[in-house]
Amino acid sequence: MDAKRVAAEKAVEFIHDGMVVGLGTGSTAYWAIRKIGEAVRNGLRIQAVSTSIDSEKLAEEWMIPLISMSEVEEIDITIDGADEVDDEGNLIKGGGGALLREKIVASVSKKLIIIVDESKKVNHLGKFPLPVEVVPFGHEITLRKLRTLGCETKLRLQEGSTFVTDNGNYIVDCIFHRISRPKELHDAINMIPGVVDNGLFIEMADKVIIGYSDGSMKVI
Ligand code: A5P
Repeated sequence: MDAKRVAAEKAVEFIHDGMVVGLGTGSTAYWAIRKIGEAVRNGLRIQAVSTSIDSEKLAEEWMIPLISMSEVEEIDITIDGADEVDDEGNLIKGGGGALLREKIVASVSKKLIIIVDESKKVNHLGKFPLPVEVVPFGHEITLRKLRTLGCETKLRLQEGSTFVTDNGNYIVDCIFHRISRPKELHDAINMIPGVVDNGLFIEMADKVIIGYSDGSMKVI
């Protein structure tokens, strides 16, 4: 059984008629969007906001009614994946490069449900390189400043070219190995001119659903 699917399908049980739903991005959110699509086909009435162009396309395929962020005051529930989750429910996100829209959507969500397979649960964040979205202008300088925070930096590439986010920016993957003070690091990174945002989601998750390959799950 696909552990990501187990977590995703459990999360969809929290969606009810009339809700505005935030659709996450990535291979775990994929299963949630599919399940929401099936529910919509069976009569569920919701409106959804997407966190990436990829998820928007998938939602359209499943005929999930979409609205833009400009039309939204508040989102009832957002279901999204993560690259790492620590004991406090702090997250690293952005492996797929959608961290900025994901954070904006999460910030106006009454409930953020994070869906992961067991491999994403860690004691300390940082083994997964921390994605940081930076503007292209002067990005070499931004990378240099990021390195002063104690990491190695890698400008993300895709098929040999610089990866460009849905917002027209670059992603820098910052290798810290172990992040001992996530909140302080989050704030320090976002103080650097040229940084748009980083993939640390501090105290944002309301629920984390961990799926296991034997078909079981844990909700924390
Ligand atoms: C997208 O940018 C990310 O934040 C994803 O939510 C995260 O990388 C998890 O992706 P998977 O579900 O594909 O592992």
